[in-house]
Amino acid sequence: MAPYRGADMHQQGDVFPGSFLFGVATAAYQVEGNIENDWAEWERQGKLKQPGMRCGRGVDHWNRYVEDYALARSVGARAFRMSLEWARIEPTRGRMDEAAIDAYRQRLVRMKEAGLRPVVTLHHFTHPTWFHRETPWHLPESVPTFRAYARVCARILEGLDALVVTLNEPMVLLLGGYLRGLIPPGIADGGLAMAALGNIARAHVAAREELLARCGRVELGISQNMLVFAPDRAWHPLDHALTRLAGQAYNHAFVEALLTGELRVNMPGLASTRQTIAGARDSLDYLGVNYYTRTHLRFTARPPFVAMAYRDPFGRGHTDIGWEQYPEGFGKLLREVKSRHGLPVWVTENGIDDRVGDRRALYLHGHWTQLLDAMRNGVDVRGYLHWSLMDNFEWLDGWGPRFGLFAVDFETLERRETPACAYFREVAEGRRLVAPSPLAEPGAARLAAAG
Ligand code: IFM
Repeated sequence: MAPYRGADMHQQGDVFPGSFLFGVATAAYQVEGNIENDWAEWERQGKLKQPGMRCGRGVDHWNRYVEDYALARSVGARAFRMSLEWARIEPTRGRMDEAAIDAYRQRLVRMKEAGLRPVVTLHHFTHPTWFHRETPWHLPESVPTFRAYARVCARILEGLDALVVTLNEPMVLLLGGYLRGLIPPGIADGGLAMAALGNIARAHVAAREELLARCGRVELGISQNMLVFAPDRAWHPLDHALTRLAGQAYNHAFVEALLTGELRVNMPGLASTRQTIAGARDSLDYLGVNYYTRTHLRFTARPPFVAMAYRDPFGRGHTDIGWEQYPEGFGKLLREVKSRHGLPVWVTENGIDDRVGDRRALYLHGHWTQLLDAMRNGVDVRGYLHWSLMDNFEWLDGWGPRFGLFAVDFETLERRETPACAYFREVAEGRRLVAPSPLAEPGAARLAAAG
């Protein structure tokens, strides 16, 4: 058993710099409620794990945003990640909804007044329903379409000093939506996937141009879901080869495209491409890292030639969604980002599906320990945004998972503190990493005892 290291590790150096921002993260479709987009259609087609499930009213953040900003502040957050819902802004192709634009502007102004720096994602998985029918990502027309939307986003963001995330987890969208057909648009075609990935990179460039033109100075990047890959069989050369290829393709290729202007993906048997992305060179001011877990890869004899599994070699117990708890991987990836890309980092997501609520503080402690260690070793991390402020709609898994610092009663929509709130507050406000109190969190007591 290798528990997360506890209080014994804490020394003088365990202090977050004064400029470091703690915050929370959300995404429009998962929290706002009553959005008609491609995911709502997907749900009606019965394509979630539980086919009858619907996002519906979400957790009513559209109406409760003032309360939610106050919740964020109550745990010491100084930054709030949200996303603009394209389907609200452009419900019909080419017709922008001024009321939605005003509503978003008003929410962001209010967020700033509440003392929260806005972190704004332009694209977080969802699309207006017309998008896949008229200008899907695999067609070049998708790029001017996104540019027109981004032009409106620039109007919303002008003068707000927001940290901008053009795209959330492009590789998740690509794998889920274009290679495995599991999420909208439900395509499983390597050729179309690579065409789409190129256009998604071009859309980032177009959005950057629009934001720079309207807002002048802008701090802009993407949120990249990063996984640690490991060979399932230590002795098997093909498991090792897969691990290397996956790390390059999933974690780094897209980021490299936005730094060099050359998109190079090599996933043998799945998809490969080499494309020039005009204007993409040096188009990231920072990299947003979304880190959750590690996955083990095993070569299989039949297509797709790879099987992945979440193991638990340290006996820490999987998270409730079934992912390995592997905070060491967080430090490893942060150091890798520095050595591979040399960019400043924002942690734009990190968190645990903890349905009882007794393991979150310890999870945070493990990941913050790694984060501080990486920072001490020269990784320039500017802030940490916890996924999520509150429980929300978790895509294919619907209302099962609970990633929230605040638990939400999905019947009454009441928000309630989880035990981790006190710990988050203590570290975010004190700016010093301390160990969570075992009394506050039974899961911590269990692990400490086992250690
Ligand atoms: O809920 C998602 C989020 O939308 C994107 N990153 C991962 C989270 C947890 O699965």
